Amino acid sequence: MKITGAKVYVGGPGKNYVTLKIMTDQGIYGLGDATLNNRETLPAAYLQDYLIPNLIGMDPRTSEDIWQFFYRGAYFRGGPIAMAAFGAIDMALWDIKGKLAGMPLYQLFGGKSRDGAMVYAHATGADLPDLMESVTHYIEQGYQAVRVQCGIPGMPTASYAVPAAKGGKGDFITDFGGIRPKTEIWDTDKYMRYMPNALAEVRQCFGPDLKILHDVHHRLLPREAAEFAKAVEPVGLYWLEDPTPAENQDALRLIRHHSTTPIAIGEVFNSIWDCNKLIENELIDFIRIAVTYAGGITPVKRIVDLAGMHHVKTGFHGAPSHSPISMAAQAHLNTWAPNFGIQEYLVLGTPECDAMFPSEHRIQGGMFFVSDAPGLGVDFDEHEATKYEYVPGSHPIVRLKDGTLWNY
Ligand code: GCO
Ligand code: MG
Repeated sequence: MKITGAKVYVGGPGKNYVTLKIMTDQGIYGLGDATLNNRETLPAAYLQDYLIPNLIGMDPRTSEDIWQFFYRGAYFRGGPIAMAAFGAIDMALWDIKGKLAGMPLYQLFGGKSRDGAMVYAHATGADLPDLMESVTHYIEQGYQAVRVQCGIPGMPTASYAVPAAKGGKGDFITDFGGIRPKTEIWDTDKYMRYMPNALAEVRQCFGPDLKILHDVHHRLLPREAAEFAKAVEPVGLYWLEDPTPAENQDALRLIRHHSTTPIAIGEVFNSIWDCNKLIENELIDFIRIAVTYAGGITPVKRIVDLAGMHHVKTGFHGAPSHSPISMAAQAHLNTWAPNFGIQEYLVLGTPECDAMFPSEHRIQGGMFFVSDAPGLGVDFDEHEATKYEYVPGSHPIVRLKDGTLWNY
C-alpha cells in the first residue's frame, strides 16, 4: 500500500483550520488537523514544502516509522510548528489504518472504557452576574462541568476569555484584526483579591455537584499561584489551569507544597519531554496536551500511559481553534484511556462547520459520544472548504500597568 498524494487546506468558518488529506493507491484517504492557532500558515508550509514530498510512496500502515522518520529526521526536534505538522500526518495515518481495519480508532487502542466522555464548556461574563447567567445556560443544557472566567472590577482592560462589556461575547482566542496584536492590561493584585471570592460565589450559587474549572492562563508567579491555589481550596475546584508558566517546572513544587487544589497544565507542550518530569514528580493532576501540537496520536498515547502510572488524568486541550478532526482523534483516545479525566470541547456545531466536517459524533448532556464509523469518523468536504480563505489573526499581548510585557 502506498501514499499517492496529499493536500493541505487552510481556512474554515470563523477559524483558519489547517486540514491535511492523505490519499492512497487503494482509494482510502486519511484526514489530519495541523491547526496552530494564529500561526496556521506555518505548519501548512512545512507540510507542503518538506513533509508531503517525502510522504509520497511511503506505506501509510507504517505510522510509527513515518513519525520517527520526520521527528528524528528533522534534526532540530520539536516545536509547535513541526509537531502540529507531524500531528496531522499521524492522525491521517491512524484514520487510514482504522478504515483499512473497518474499525473505529478506539478499538485499535484497546476498546471502550466508557460510553460517553465528560466534556466542559466555557462560561464567561463581563462581571459575576453575567458569569452566573452563562453557567446557568450550560447547566440547562446538561453540562456537569464548566470553566468559569469573569471580569474583575477595576481591571484596566478585559482579560483572557472575558468580554469587554456586559452581554458581550468574550471567548475569543483569536483577534482577526490582523497580525498586529491588541493589548490587554493585567493587574495581579486585583485578580488575587477578587477571584477567590468570585469562585466561592459560583460554588455557593450552583451547589456541590457542579465541576468548576478555572484558567489562570499563565498570569501568576509561582508564589502567587501557591497562595491562590490555597485560597480557593474551600471552593473544591475540579481544576486550576495554568496557574503559572510551566517553563521553570521545579517552581510548581511550591503550589503542591501549599495546597491540594488539582492542577492542570500542558496545552502549550509539544512533546513528552515537556511533561515527563511534571508527571513523574506528580506535580500535576491533569495533562492538557493536544494531539495537534504534541505530534499526533502516536506520541500522545505514550504520554497518556505515562500519566496513568502517576495518577495523572487526561484533560486534553479543546479550544475552538481545533478542528473536528483532531477533536475526533482526542475523542477516540478519551473513549479508551483508563485514566481519562475530562475533555474541553468547544468546536461549535454550526451548520457551516458540520457541512465542512460531517460526522456522526455527538454531544449530549455534556457528554461526548464517539461514533462507530471506521477510522476517525469525520469526513471533509473539499467543496465546502473552498468557500473559506485564510484570515490573518493574532493572540493579544498582555502588559502590566507600567508597560512591562506579561504572559498572555
Ligand atoms: C484553553 C486555552 C485557550 C488558549 C488558546 C490559544 O484553555 O482553552 O487557554 O483558550 O488561549 O488555545 O490559542
Ligand atoms: Mg487554557
